[in-house]
Amino acid sequence: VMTSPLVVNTWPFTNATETAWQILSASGSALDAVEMGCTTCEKLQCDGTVGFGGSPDENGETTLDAMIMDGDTQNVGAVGCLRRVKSAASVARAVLEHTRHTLLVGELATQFALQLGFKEETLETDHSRQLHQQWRDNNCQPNFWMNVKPDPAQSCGPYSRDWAAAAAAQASTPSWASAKAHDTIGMVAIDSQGKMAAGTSTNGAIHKIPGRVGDSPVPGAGAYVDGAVGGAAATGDGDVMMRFLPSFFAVEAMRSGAEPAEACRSALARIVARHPEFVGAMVALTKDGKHGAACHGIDSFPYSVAGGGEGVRVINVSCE
Ligand code: SD4
Repeated sequence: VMTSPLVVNTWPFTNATETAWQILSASGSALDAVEMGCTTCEKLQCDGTVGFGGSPDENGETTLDAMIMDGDTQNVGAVGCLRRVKSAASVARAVLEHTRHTLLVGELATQFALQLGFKEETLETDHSRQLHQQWRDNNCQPNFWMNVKPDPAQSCGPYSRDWAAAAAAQASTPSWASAKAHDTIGMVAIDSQGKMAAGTSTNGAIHKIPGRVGDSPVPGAGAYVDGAVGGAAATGDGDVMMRFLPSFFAVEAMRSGAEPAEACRSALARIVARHPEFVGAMVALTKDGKHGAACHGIDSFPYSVAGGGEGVRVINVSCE
């Protein structure tokens, strides 16, 4: 049965949408479309928040998180905190295609990638070095520590474990709220066979504590898809989002009959009930090609679409 292909992704990352759309309109698979769409963003360093050279951690290193999920089998391949390999989405795809595992992390995920012939290269750029230096010049604020007192001798850490000295030093600048836009790519696609896939790729949170993995490579958090229902993907404060599995929530809401935008709204509402300052956005797509989005903590959220009789376009949604 031929169906009408469609792809949606977070933010106005239309180059990624275009890549995915070319694959889908040539009868390519949703998995290929999502992998190559996310790869386009990794190469173009979409907004500095995907791929190499962005979001340096406290040591100045960029690490990558990515996932790809097959809506047909509900199998997942993902990498977290991937070091020195640029194409995180393709490494995630390799975890999906070549292993029985779901998530590989850190240096050992890098070793996995190298075994499969991926190229080892630095993810550092002049830009990422500059971001790291600015953060150091600014006393390493904002940061993600809580309830520890910075060592005055080394203003940018290591941190002394003075748990009693809690409140004062790290007052509670929610690091995310004060950081600028954060723009992980999350993508959901339907191909001409009616099969679905979802995926994400990001360099995570800027100035994160080394070792941090966000929501993006976690199934149900950064993205989720059930080909019998639809898929969803999320962007925003991953440390908070991953506790609520918003993409799983949105897919389940659509299973119960919610429209995509409504499904996204209720998934975010669950987070906001506990974290009113939460910043994030979601996009969702049903298996019948209905799509929508919702957002919180920003004014509006643009997402990209292609298909349904039209080429690539951006739809702007006002946030709650
Ligand atoms: C993360 N969710 O690592 C990602 C970042 C992001 O838009 O979405 N930025 O927390």
